[in-house]
This record gives sequence, C-alpha cells and structure tokens, in this order.
Amino acid sequence: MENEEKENKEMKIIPMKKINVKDVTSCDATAQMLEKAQRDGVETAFDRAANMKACPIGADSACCKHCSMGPCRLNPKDPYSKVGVCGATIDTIMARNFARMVSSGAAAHTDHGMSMLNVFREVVNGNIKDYTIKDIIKLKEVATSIGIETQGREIKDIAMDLYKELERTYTQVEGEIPFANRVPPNTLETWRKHGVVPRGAMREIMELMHRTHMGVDQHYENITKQCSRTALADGWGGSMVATEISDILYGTPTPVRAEVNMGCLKENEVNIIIHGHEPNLFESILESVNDPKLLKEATNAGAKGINLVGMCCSGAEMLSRHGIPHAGNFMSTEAVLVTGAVDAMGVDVQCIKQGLAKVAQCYGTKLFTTNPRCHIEGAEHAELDEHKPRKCTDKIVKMAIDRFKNRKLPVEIPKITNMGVHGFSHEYINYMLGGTFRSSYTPLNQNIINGRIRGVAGVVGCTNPRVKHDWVHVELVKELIKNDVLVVQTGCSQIALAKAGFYKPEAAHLAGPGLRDVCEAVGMPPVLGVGSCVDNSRILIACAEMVRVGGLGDSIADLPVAGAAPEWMSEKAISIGQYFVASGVYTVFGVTFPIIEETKFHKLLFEDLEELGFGKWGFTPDPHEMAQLMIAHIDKKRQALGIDKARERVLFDMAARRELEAA
Ligand code: XCC
Repeated sequence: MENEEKENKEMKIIPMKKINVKDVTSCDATAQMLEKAQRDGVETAFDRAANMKACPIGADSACCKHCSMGPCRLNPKDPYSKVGVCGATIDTIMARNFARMVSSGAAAHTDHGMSMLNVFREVVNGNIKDYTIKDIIKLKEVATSIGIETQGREIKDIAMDLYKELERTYTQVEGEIPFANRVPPNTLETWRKHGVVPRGAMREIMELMHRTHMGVDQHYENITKQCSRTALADGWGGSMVATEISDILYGTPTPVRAEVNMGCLKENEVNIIIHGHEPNLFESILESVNDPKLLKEATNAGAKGINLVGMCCSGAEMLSRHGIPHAGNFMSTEAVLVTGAVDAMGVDVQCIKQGLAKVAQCYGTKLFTTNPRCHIEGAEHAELDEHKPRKCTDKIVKMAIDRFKNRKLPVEIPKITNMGVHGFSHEYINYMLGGTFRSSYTPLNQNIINGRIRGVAGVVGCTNPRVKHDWVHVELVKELIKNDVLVVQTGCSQIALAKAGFYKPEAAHLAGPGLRDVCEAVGMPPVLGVGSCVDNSRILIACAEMVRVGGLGDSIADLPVAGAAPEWMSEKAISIGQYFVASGVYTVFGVTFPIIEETKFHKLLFEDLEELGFGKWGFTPDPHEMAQLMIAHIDKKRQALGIDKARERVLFDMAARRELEAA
C-alpha cells in the first residue's frame, strides 16, 4: 500500500480523456457496464485505447527492431526513400514483421493443439482418469481420414495409433503433415508447386523465426512462402488437431439452444466465469459446479446455486458443445467484472488482458490463472494439472463461494440475454443439409449452383477497441445475409452476432429471399456458429468437402466463398488470415492492416498470390464496403464457374413465386 502511494506520487498522473460509451460499443450490456465503470472510477481497455494513440509507424509496419543497429524507422509516406542500417528495404521489413505475427499466432494455436494431444495421450494410456474418450464415432472417422485401420480393432489401439500419427503435426522434421490428405488434390498440388506444404509446426515456426532474424531471408517473396507454410501448419495442423481431439474427448457439437450476454449472470447465485481457450479447464469445472458437496456449500452460503458462464473462445467452445451460457466476447471481459456479480474468473491462455487483474481487484472478484504459460501479477495462480484437474477447479469454486458470502459492493447485472442456436459442427452441417440417410454437402452445393445461396462467408475473429465494438461484425453480416450469402462464424464474432439476435432461426427473415427459403426449409439460422478460433479448421474442412462433392470447381480457390475478420486484433488472427489465403480464400480484414499500400509486398499479398493459385488479402475498415468486396469476389467465382446465369434465373423465379403467394 505504502509502495503504491509512493509510486502514485512519483508518477505524473495524466487525466484520462472521458469516452462516450455509445460511441465505443454497440453492445448495450457492455455500454451499461462502461457507464458504471465511469461512475466507479474504474478504467478499461476502452479508456486506454482512447487515451493512447496507436504508433503510426508501427501501425504501418515501417519499423524494424530485430537487431541493435536499430531500431530503424522508415517513412511510411515515402517508403522507398530509406532503408534500415543493414540495408533492409521496406518490403523486407514489412514481410519480416508480418511473418513474426504469423509465427506467434501459429505458435499459440499449435501449442494449444499440442496440449490437447498430450491430454489425449494420457487419457489413452490410462494416466488421466478425469477425462475419457466421449466420441468414439469421431475417433474412428478421424483415424480413417488419415489412413489408420479401424475395422475390428480395440479403441485403445486405434487411439494410440491416432496419437502417434497426429504427433507428427507438431514434431515432424520432413514430409507432409497428416491432415494434408484432407486437402483437395488440386489445392495440395498448388502448395506442392510452391513448396508450402507444411512439415511439423515446430519446424515451420522455427524456420520462420530463423529466416526473419537479422541478415537471413531478405526477399519478401521467399519470406511470404514460409509465412504460408507456417500458417498452413496452424490451420490444417495445430488448430485442426485441437478441434478434432477436443471433439473426441468432449463430444462433437450438435445444435443446442443457449443464452448469451451479461444477463446470464444471476444475482442470487455464485457466478463463475471461465475465459481463455483450452477446454480442459472448463470441462473440469463443469464437474466441480455439479458436485453435490460444493453445491451444498453454495446453498449454505445463501446462494441459490452455482452459475457457470463462459467468455471469449473457451466460452464459444462450451456454448457450442454443451450450451453453457456465454457472457460476452473479448472487449466485454473487463466490463463483465464491473457488474460486481462475478465471484471468480478462471483464465488459461490467450486474449487475457492484464487489465483484468486491476478491475477484479476493484470489485473483489477472485481472478485465477490456471496455466503454467500464463501468470498475471496480482492474480492468484491455481495450476490445472490434467491428471488431477479437480484440485484446481474445486479450489476456484470454493473461493467463489467464499466471495459470494462476503459480497460487499452492490451488484448491477444488465438485464439482457439473447437466446440462439449454436453448435454447427461440420459433421452436423452435413447431416442437417443432407438428412440422416444421405448426409452430405450435396444440397449445399446444389443450392449454391441454383443460386438460392449466393456463396458462403466465414466471418470470424476478435473485437478491438480501435473500432466500435461488435458494430463492424453485425453490419457486415447483416449485409451478407441480405445478399443471400450464408455466414459461418467462430470466436468473438459469433458472440457479437448472437448478442444481436442473429442466432435465432427466426432471424431467417433478415436474409435475402434465396437464403431465407433454405433456412426456413431446414430450420436453421442464416448464421452458423461453429465454435472457437481453433474451430476455424471446421470451416477449412467444410470448404474441402464442398470441393469433394463437386460442381463448384476443383480447388478451394474456385469456390464462391470469402472470409473476414472485421475487428481483428491478435496475431492469431493474422495466422488464420494467412492460412485461409494460402488455402485459396479471399480474406478481408478490418480495423487496420500492418502493411503500407503501393509497395511490392502489399501487391504480393493483395494481388499476386491469387495469380499463383492461392487466395488473396483484402482490407477495409468499413463493413458495407467489406460486404461489397466479398460479394463481388463471390460473384467473380460464380461467373468463372458458369453459375452466374443460374442465379439470375432463380431470383426471377423466386420473385415470381412470392408474387403468386401474395396474390
Ligand atoms: Fe481472442 Fe479467441 Fe480474437 Fe476473441 S476471437 S479476441 S483471438 S478470443 Ni478467437
């Protein structure tokens, strides 16, 4: 305390510029909590963003700090006027910086995937007893997909073979990763031609870090190749393994009705939030909160029960898999603590703001870090050992009960909840569109060919205080579905749309006439949530399946599809963007793009990659323009496939039919 006072005296306190909450978020619950935070004198990332101008040179990626001859700053307005001390050009500098973002993002996903695989191995070996193999059908399907014999074999033997095979995703020094054989042959051919088929993720990330060291790879085109290879090791490797193993251990999602938004918190219950990315913590605390002994402790403390709620990607995964309520996305994690209703928050890895510790302290919320990779000053560390996970999760529950008993401050919970349907795994989409006996993507492809569905867009990624929270996501998706583009989503974007009510099947009326017809016939919303960020791999599998079924070209690059991360902020998003681009998808980012326009590196990413058979990048911060870019690309692909005429005819037919119905 004394130290803190001393520090405050020594620090020159600059008064913070006050934000207008309605300008920074379109989420009413978050806005209500930001107003309360202002009244309570509590600061959040929204305040810090408004008071900290982003570094303009860094934003354009015009600086290099990879050696101590620098840091070197080039001029973003005149990028070819200078080079770094070593002679590095603007293209080398931007490509290196971009590559290191891909490396870090891919490392985050692949390290997560490898942790899942470790747990799987220990479950199969019998060393972990708290988790089991829940989805044997999926286990066999995944094994078969990479050539493991399953007929007449023991589950344990299949699982062990699967473990050994998938370990190569991370550790393999030479050769293609196992899931390369899920890639459509023509797409794989393009990768082989350009030398970007990933080996193991560790090898790719190591090589990319090496190549971006001072004095190594100094050709932006060659650096970009390794960017693609590393990003593909994430999408078709580390992330895909994380998704598949999570499904095998905890169950493959099927549609489930669930609530989102801060109204999920309950004033008279012990509220516990889990935030982060790995499902192990959440699965285990789900057991803890249902333990009769702990429930008794909670009721003895005067609570009506224990209310477990998710946030960010951990939350998105549990929402999809078990229908666990979800309180909000990345930019609401501090705001939710302002309710005063959160008794404990458990976090593991990724997207955990350090600012949470201060806000938690202000409201007396117990904040627990649980993963050895992520400690936070001011938070208590209760490490999750998957061999004895309940030790950690029971502790969090007990501490939450204790905090409930001793709640001192008034509680204010925004009375907003939004019901919707979540959990559209790739397997379920197959079944939903095709039915039990002919489950396949054929109906989806047919509806695209006949023009009812114009194309498919993946809208994913973070929220970011540099733009109006949730607003860009919602405006973009509105525009896409109105134009008959079916939207699939993951992560914080999925939660933004769920809060805006787009996950109700009745939201079909917001879609254009063709998409609306399909949604109404199948009973699905026009926006399908498939889970967390690693679950973007489900979108890759869906794309591969669309190619395999036929009628929409020979490679992913031929499909009338596009991707977007309109409010991205993390390096993981850049890795995801690059693996979609390298897989053949046009991918548009919002907020800002860390590259200077009208440079050679920019031209490579935004134009030339497409000519080489990949997808390409796009950028605009404006959601309506973003939708137009994506739709124009989808239409370009439809035209190339010769199905643009079909769409015009169908639209006419649909309009005529509606007129008839109205008459
Ligand atoms: Fe993080 Fe995954 Fe981005 Fe959300 S979307 S802010 S990465 S939690 Ni994944």
